Amino acid sequence: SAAAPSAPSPPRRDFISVTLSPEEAAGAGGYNNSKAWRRRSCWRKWKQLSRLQRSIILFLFAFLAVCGVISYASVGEPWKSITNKSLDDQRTEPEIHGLKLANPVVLPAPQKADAHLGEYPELSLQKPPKPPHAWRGPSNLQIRPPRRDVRLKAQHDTSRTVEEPVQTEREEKTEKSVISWRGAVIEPDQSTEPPSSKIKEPEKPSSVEAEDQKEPVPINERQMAVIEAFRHAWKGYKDFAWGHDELKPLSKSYSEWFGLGLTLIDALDTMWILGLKEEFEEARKWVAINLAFDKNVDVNLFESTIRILGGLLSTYHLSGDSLFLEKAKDIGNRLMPAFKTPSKIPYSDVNIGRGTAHPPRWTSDSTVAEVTSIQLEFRELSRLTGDEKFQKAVDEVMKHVHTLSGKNDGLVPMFINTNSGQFTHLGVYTLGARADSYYEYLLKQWIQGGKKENELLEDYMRAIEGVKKHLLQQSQPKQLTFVGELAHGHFSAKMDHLVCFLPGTLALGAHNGLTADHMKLAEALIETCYQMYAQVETGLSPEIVHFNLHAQKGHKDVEIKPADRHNLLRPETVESLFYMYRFTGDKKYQDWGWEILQNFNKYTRVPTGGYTSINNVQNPSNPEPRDKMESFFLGETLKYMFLLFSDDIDLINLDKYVFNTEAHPLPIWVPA
Ligand code: DMJ
Repeated sequence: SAAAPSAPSPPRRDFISVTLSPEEAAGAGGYNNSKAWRRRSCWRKWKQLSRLQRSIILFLFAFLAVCGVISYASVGEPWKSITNKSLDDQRTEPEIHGLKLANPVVLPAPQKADAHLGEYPELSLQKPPKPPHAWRGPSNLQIRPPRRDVRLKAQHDTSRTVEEPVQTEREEKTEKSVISWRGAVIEPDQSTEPPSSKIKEPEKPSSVEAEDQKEPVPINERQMAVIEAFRHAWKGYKDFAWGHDELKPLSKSYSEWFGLGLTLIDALDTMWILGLKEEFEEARKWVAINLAFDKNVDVNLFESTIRILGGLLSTYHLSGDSLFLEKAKDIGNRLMPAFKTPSKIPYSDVNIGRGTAHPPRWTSDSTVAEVTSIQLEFRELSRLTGDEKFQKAVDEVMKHVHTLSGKNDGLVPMFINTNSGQFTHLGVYTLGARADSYYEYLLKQWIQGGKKENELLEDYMRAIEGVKKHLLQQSQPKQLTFVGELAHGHFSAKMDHLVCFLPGTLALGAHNGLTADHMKLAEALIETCYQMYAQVETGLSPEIVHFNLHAQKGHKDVEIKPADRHNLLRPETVESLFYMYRFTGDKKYQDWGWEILQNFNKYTRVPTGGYTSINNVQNPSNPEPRDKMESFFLGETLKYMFLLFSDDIDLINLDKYVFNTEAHPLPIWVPA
């Protein structure tokens, strides 16, 4: 650079120069900002204060410090929870990558969503397509009682001789109408009806008709492998965790969450469906004798509804045994205090013994998915008991959420305030943790209620358009369609394994007459979910993946961060594979599920009984077992595996049953 020209010398002025020491300058009101001077000056002022004045100042400082600590705790926690995307793992991960969504829509352009039902072209319902396989026309046979005992010639006595607590009158009645293990004994009218607005006679279970109405479909080898896996898991639970919430298979012990035998209850209907008569009978005895909800314990409303209430209701329907309905009524009633909030948006936690409810310690917010994914169960409880209070409480939540602002093309934020009833932490949208089953239950409630509740369908259709518009992208190099996240306008290529419920839900919607492009999207997404397993060293998916948006040499579509590489034996991909196989008959879905089962066996099976979550799906030589078997492995993952491998569309017929989000089948009120 060129040298700067020398500055002209300043013009001469006449002046008097006075030099002051810093102290003098200060005394004269002059300004000296040297550190030493400031220190000395403050100290002098401090010494000039009276003792009382000094004490007051010190007290004020202490008070402000305490306030600071308290407000950090209350502001910091919700902030942490907003960035914490894993419902099950309370870890903090602000994962916004600042990637702008560049016209990501890869499927046909979204149609205009409007509040008026008539403006959805999709809503002119198509007739459900017949699956290309195993379609033998409608059958009366909803769910046959377990048939495995027939084929395997298991000759176990089903008599209940164990001392059960004083059997009430209702129990005796039950005995009369209980469906035998081999089927039969059911009142002629099995059709289900929506609950009326008045208290009425309780409904009957939807279950069984005589087994011999239809040729039993033999259990195939893959289903046998599922039964074997279930038995192995059950052995661990029985030996080391009987009656407790979860098995810790490595330490041969258990963990408690609610102290209500969670795994046992979650697994009841799986045992029924798999035909595990002996195990079912033993578990039933535990329910009859030991399951008591009269306990001073805080339970999470959502988790106990989907696992316990849902599990009991479906087991009642499959078995016809009113013991399960009585227990369902009991827990249902005990959960009701959760709805006593200023906004009627329920609190997250309820003490089922004391009848009190409260939000989490650090906030008065509830999670959106939690308050909108308890409806199938409470609505069914109203229908069965004739008491409308359950349905009223949960319908009110849905109606309220339907009207709320803060949605983005039908996509909902993750939190809702129990005082104001408004969404909070606006601007973050995901189909993963904290929002996932909101979308699932919109469609499923609509199906449960006989496809009449238009607001539910409107919200569902609009949300799927929102997904297409804001969250869909394609990865490189394989161009996998995936569902990312949006935070304050920034797209993140992050996808929770939890999102893999979506292909199954989309396929179920298409089967129920919604637009065929939902099915196309389902096909693309299930391929992606499969790749989340196939591209990983153990063949098991991590909890969260990040997709590559740009091709890079040597990089796969799926990237995994160290904090996300655990696998909790989750069901979502297997669940979607089941729906896809049911509706398309394409055997590749069964083959993908088979690979997954084999990898669970290879990397998560504990020799002494049980399966374990693992910490590292990327290390086949040491996947780092976590020593925990989640109840949904038995409640969902193995059940969906068994159904996926079945060619019997009447084994939980999807025109007659709708699965809750924990894989517990509940009857459709007006079956197709
Ligand atoms: C289950 O409890 C349910 O499927 C829920 O909807 C999501 N989390 C687990 C399984 O991953």
